[in-house]
Amino acid sequence: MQKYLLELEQKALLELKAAKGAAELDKIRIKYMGKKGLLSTCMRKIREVPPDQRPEVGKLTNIIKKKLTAYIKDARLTNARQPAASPRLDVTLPGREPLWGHAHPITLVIDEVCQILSKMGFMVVEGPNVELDYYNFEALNIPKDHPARDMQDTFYISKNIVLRTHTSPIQARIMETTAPPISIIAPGKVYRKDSDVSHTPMFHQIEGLLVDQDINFGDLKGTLTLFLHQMFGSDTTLRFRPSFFPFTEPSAEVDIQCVICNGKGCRTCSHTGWLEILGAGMVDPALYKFVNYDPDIYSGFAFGMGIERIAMLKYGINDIQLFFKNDMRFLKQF
Ligand code: 2NM
Repeated sequence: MQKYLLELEQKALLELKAAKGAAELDKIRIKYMGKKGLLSTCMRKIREVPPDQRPEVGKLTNIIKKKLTAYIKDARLTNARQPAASPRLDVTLPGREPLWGHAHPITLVIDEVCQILSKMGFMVVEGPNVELDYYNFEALNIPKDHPARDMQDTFYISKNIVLRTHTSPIQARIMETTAPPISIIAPGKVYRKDSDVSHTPMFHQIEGLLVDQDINFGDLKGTLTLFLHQMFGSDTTLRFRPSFFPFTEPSAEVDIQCVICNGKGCRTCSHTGWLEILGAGMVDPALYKFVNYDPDIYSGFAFGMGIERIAMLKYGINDIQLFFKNDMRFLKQF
């Protein structure tokens, strides 16, 4: 019996070595380890061994069983690592070109806006996405009980820490550490608890800020007119409308004539002929006390825009969700 078991081990080893493919390996496994396999038969026959030899034989059978299990496992791993029989390589076939990567449409628009405004003297600055309540609200003239805090459904990390709901806190931080004159633009991701067909909980903004001596609303109009003419073409008609923001006074919204219907009225412009494109205003002097600017010496203007909205108008996209799905059929078109 002992001799038989040892021979069994050697035979199994040889067969495993010669086996080709997973199917053959499985056949060998069943032949030796299956319910009616050679080893299982040995197990059953231990009963027939004379009692004085039984412990010895039992022990050996168990050892061989363990060894065969390990051999089979090993042979399977080796088999899995072998490549399937490889077809001959035809080196005369044309090469397969890899995909050529490119920037996301949102990145393209951010880059274009930054490039135009950089040429007009604005410096690009960034800041943290996870922001203190102080910079996101307090220092921007939005106190604890201000209705704007309800308007901007905020993601709270803790009592005093939020995901920024706009990129203005970047500018509050810069003003805190930099004396005027300053002219900066702050691009980045912003977060609001808003999620439906036309809102995504994360989107992108660019906000601009210029503070110096003798800055007035005419400077704001001139700067935004030049910017929008660069962005949408110098024949673009603009409209400045009165509006409200907590951090600017007076405030305005800037519309361009609808790029889809040229002002005739269509679905994109809700039949008004105009598209809202920017918010802006003269920085409320109340902000200056937070950053130690003297409101008797300095004045400034600020503006902000949503990047997804601009990208949709620029490229004629009607579904904001497309920017976040990473569908190559969409992305390949830019
Ligand atoms: C807007 C509209 C109006 C704005 C204000 C500031 C800051 F930090 F200087 F106070 N940054 N951006 C601003 C003003 C943003 O977006 C619609």
